[in-house]
Amino acid sequence: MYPLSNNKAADVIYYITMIELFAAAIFATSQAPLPNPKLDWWREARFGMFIHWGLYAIPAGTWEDKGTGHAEWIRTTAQIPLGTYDKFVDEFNPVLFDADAWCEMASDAGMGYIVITSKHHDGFCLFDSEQTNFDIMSTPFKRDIMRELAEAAPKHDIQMSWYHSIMDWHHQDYLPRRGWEKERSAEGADMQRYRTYLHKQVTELLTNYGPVGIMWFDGEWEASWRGEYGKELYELCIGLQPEVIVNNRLGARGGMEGLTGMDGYAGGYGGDYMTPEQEIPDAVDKGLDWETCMTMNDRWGYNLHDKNFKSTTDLLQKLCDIASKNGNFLLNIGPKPDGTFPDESIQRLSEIGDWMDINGEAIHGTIGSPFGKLDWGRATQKIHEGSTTLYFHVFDWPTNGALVIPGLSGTVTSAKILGGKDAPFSMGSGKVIVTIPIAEPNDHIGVVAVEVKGKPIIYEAPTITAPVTEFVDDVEVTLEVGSQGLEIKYWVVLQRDEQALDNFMVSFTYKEPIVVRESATVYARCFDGEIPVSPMISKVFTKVTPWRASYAFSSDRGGIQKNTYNGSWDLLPDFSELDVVSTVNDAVIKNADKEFIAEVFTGLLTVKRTAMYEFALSSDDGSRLYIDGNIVIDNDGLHGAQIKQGYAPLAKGNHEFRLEWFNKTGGATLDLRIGKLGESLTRITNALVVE
Ligand code: H79
Repeated sequence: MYPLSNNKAADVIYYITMIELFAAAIFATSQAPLPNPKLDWWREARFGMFIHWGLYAIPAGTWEDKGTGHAEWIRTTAQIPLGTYDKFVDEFNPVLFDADAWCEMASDAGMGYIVITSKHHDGFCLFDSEQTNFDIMSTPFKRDIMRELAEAAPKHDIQMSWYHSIMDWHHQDYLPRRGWEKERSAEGADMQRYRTYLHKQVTELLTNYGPVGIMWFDGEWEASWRGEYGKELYELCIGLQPEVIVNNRLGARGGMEGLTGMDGYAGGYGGDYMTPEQEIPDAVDKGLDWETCMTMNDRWGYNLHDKNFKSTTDLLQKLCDIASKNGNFLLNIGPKPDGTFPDESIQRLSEIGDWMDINGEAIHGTIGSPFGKLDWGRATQKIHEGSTTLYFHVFDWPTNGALVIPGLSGTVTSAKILGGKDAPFSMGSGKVIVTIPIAEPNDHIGVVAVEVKGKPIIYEAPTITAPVTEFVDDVEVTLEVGSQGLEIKYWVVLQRDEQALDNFMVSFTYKEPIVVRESATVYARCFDGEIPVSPMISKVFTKVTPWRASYAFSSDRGGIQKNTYNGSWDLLPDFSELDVVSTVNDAVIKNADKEFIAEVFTGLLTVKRTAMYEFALSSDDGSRLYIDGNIVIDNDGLHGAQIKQGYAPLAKGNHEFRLEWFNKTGGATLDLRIGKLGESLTRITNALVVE
């Protein structure tokens, strides 16, 4: 007899069927990417150090009256004239720089490579370049940083790699100029000549420093750069060092986030792996090579005031999450102008290293998880001749002494806690239960390793999808099978008779989307014939009362009122504390093409039918939508044009409408769309009416 789980429904099913699992085996498909031998060391490493270092470390994020929020972009974000910025060259003297110490810190943290800025967008070169005097040899320091690092790296098992910016705000031939850079004419600038310069520098970087791990390009998104230039660059790199890995930032990508920009996109050229920035993708296709680069605090370059460091546990969870999806983690350090790492970074690297000493085998050389989502953590695996090791990274360590691994079948031969003892285990109805100590093995993430003969058999739960979980009339729910060859049975348990276990006597075989009309929980599980093999999954759907209309439809509803405010914000301000600069009646909802501005639109939104409404709000920078005083969409923050969705159940009639928006600098966007859920959305500009 197997212990009852917390999931009442699952146990009911268990007792109803009382049938043991047997050979209806669905083998977990291997997640291994296609062979690409030059990537072997990089895949094995899984973890690397990014270093953003250059002249910008000197101002450390602060500039005159331009605030304290800058970093490696400071020349642009604080609009520093070229002649003024150039003077940092005379000041750059990192007397405490020690290449061995840096490589050792990376290696001790369990990292296999370092990617450091040979040149960032400001154009300053940390290496001895024949092509420019805007380099390290013009500083009082006069030591080739790249050379010292390249020499130190092999002693610490580090693959040294260069980040080299395509965008260049210093070179006279690079276009476009920054919009505000009036004193520096673009006349005579020639991108063809700039490309020659870039090629010569890349040649230096791949000729003068021995074998280079990765050429990590960036800053390729301006209109002056084209996909075919990226292809040229790629070919130059592998022509010089056939084994060098080249990232994907060579041609047009779809944006900083996500897995954009491999082969097959408009005008672009692929490179060897994808580079989501500051984010970990949710789901990643099997077989893709990718690397999330991320800051430890909020900025890449050194910023004296940025103390928003992620915790060690958070960083380790990110590493596990990424490894479980077959990706790499490139974790950034922004060294200080004296050549040392910030204390907070040193501390985190050392704590990460302590964890890796014991648990590193669950990261290094692993491939992605054969499981879907695990409630309590992540998994990685290593496939050996005749057996598989599954590593379970337990983020939420159970307090009842039992780790339940759902959907796992096959022949488990042993289980142990990394850094601890062998652990007893039992197998049952589509799950394995490992007996674990109550106390977590470390302060961050305990890892349980499970050995399986051959390959594991894994039964995935089905997925339940629906446009909303709260609905007004009804909602259409779609189920999808988790493992091929199985069928789904489902139960719709109405909220009002949830206590009646009879509900579980009748299941339906899933054939087409289910329409739920009352508050209910939908349960689903994959079956092989009559045998339940996957974990049970459930989702709650709630029928909600539409928000009352403030009064019935009336024709004297008035137009949209707009209040304008001036100021510099990184988040939406508290408007009640601000003075209104101007007020417009009958305003139009669109971006004011201005900087340092905030606007608040108010009025009455009229909907002609009672229904669930969908809203899509795109803004650059932040915005927030309130209906009847409730936040429907929170799209706040400093960001490029970014869309967020929200939903509101609205009764026919008028509703209080409030839209807040601000733009600090750069591009300005404001676009609000509304529609009844399931129908197309229309843009709202000067009339707050939805037919
Ligand atoms: O090198 C790091 C960044 O400097 C670089 N990529 C990583 C690895 C990068 N360049 N551009 N971007 C990232 C995205 C552009 C962000 C911007 Fe901004 C928003 C530029 C101006 C507004 C961030 C916020 C930088 C300055 C303010």
